[in-house]
Amino acid sequence: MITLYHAPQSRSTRIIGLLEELGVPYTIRPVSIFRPMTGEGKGDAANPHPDKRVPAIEHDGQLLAESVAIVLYLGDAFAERGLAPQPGDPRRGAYLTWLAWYAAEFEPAMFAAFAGELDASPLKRRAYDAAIHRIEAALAKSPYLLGDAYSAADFLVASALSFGRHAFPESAAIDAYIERCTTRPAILRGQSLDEASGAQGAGARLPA
Ligand SMILES: N[C@@H](CCC(=O)N[C@@H](CS)C(=O)NCC(=O)O)C(=O)O
Repeated sequence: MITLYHAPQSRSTRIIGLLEELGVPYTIRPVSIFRPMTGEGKGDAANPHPDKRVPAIEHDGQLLAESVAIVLYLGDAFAERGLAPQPGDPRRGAYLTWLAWYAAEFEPAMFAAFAGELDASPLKRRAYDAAIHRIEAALAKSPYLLGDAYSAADFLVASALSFGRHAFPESAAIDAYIERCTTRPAILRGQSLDEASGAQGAGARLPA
C-alpha cells in the first residue's frame, strides 16, 4: 500500500492524479505545510518529508520525497501500467531526460518568469527561452513528449504548464497539449479527490 503525504492545492495534488492513472491502492495522509504565499500553516510533525514539504510517499518501507523521484519511482514500480518506458525501451533515455529536465530546467525557468527575473538576467532568459523551445519542438513533432503515447513525463510537464500557463508565450500547440493531458479521467479524479480532502487557500494548485 502506498501512503501519500498530501496538502490540498499543492504539488501533492497532482500525485493523486498519477496514483489514479496507475490504478494502484493508496491512502492519502493529510498533513499541514507552511504556505509561503499567505504565511499561514506550518510543517507537520507527522510528515516524514525531510523538509516537511509535500509530496512525499511511503511504499514498501521506502520514503520518497521530491516530485520527480516520486514520478520516476511509481512509473517504474508499476511499469505494467505503461506510463514509464523501461530499460531496453528505445524511449527510456528520452523519458529520463524529460524528468530530469523538468526539475533542473523547466521549474526554475517557470519560477524565474513568475518572479519577473528574465529581463534582468540574460542567463535566466536564455534558460527560459531554451525551455520553451524544447517543449515547442517536441510538440511540433508529436502529441506527447515521447511520441504518440502519453507518459509520466507528460503528466509532470503538463501539470506545471497548466499551473503556470501565464508564464509562457501564447501557443495553440501548448494549449492543446495541456487540454489533452489535464482532462484525462484520472487527472480529473485526482482534482476531485484533492477538493474533497479539504481545500486550503485559493487559486494556485502547484506551489503552496
Ligand atoms: N521540489 C519539491 C518542492 C516541494 C514543495 O516545495 N512543496 C510545497 C508545496 S507545493 C511545500 O510543501 N511547501 C512547504 C514549505 O515550503 O515548507 C518537489 O517538487 O517535490
